[in-house]
Amino acid sequence: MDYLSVEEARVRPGLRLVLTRDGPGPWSEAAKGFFDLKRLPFAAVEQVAGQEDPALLDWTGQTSAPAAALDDERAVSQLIDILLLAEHLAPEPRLLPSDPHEQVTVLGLFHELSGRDGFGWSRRLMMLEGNLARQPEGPGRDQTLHFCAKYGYSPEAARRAPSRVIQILKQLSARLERQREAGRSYLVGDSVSAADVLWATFAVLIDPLPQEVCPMSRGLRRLYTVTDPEILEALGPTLLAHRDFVYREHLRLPLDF
Ligand SMILES: N[C@@H](CCC(=O)N[C@@H](CS)C(=O)NCC(=O)O)C(=O)O
Repeated sequence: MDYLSVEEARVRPGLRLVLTRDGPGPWSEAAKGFFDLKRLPFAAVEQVAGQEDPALLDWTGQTSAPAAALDDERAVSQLIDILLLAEHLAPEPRLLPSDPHEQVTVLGLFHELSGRDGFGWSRRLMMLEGNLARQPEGPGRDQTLHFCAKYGYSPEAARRAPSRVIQILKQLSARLERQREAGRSYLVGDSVSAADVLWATFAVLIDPLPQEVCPMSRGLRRLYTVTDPEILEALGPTLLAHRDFVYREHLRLPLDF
């Protein structure tokens, strides 16, 4: 993927998407997925993980990825706001179902997967905890401490994280099972929704797609891959099969970042 710098992107018209470079960051991959699924072209803007870019702060009011900006409108950086922007620009295919009950379900799963104390958040706390336990003093540990401060780490929060991950996986898996029994292929309703895009992209934090379609450094792959048997049991085979189905039918492979 070609990236603009923040300075270049800021003065351009059109849709610009700030994305984490050089890895399948799930929040960034989900945002790309929304726009790709709707066939909305965007210019990619570089965010380097761990860099507190003052130009990005000045433009978007924060320093994480993703963020989205349309023309000279105020940039948005919460994933839900990025989804709403995509829905606004291209209402079809809908990623938020029109049925109100289904819509509430998608929004709940959206938060469970990507929000504070959700699946991605909790997996990140687990990774930070692992890094803290094994990294010696030095730049790597400094980076970890930076992320700990930025993303809500405390020993208690890290201790709670695996049970949140298991709870969310069990919930998703049971839902998918019920949907299958009703002859449906998606997490909610009978078509692809933001919940499916989120699950497919956030599953990287347990079991990244193979290297051929998701080229990652060995260190990042090891960090993302879960070996805890309780979490793997909660994951089961159905959720990964669903991740593969969503990528095959609706998202872009190989991943490009
Ligand atoms: N603002 C996003 C969360 C984005 C987020 O957590 N981004 C992380 C992904 S690990 C990030 O950019 N980390 C790298 C950094 O902060 O430099 C949301 O709440 O929807």
